[in-house]
Amino acid sequence: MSATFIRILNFVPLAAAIAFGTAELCRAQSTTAAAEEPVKTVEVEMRNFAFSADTIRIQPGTSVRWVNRDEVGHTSTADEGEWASPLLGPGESFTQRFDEAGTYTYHCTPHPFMRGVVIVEE
Ligand SMILES: [Cu+2]
Repeated sequence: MSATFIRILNFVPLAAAIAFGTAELCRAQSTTAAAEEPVKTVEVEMRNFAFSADTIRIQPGTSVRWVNRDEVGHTSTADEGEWASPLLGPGESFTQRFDEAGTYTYHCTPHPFMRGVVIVEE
């Protein structure tokens, strides 16, 4: 057996191991990508003392981000206590994810006439 042939024999299992390892890594990455759907985010503006849009329909797993576009503070506060943002100053935002189907009414604590609805469809 020549020295060169022995070196090839030693190299082949290493190359196979590298190739196999790379394939395993790729499979793991693609599985992870398939399992984790990107979180969709819907934006609701707080503008002119109103939520815009005041009624939104979303799919389970969607996040809603409220952004304050007014010059005064607002909150997004669920009527039944499912979530409660802090007082958001101008330009600040608050994000809440919705996983459970249902109809969620909410308001602004300093301005109770500001009302909105998040409908999470089945
Ligand atoms: Cu308000």
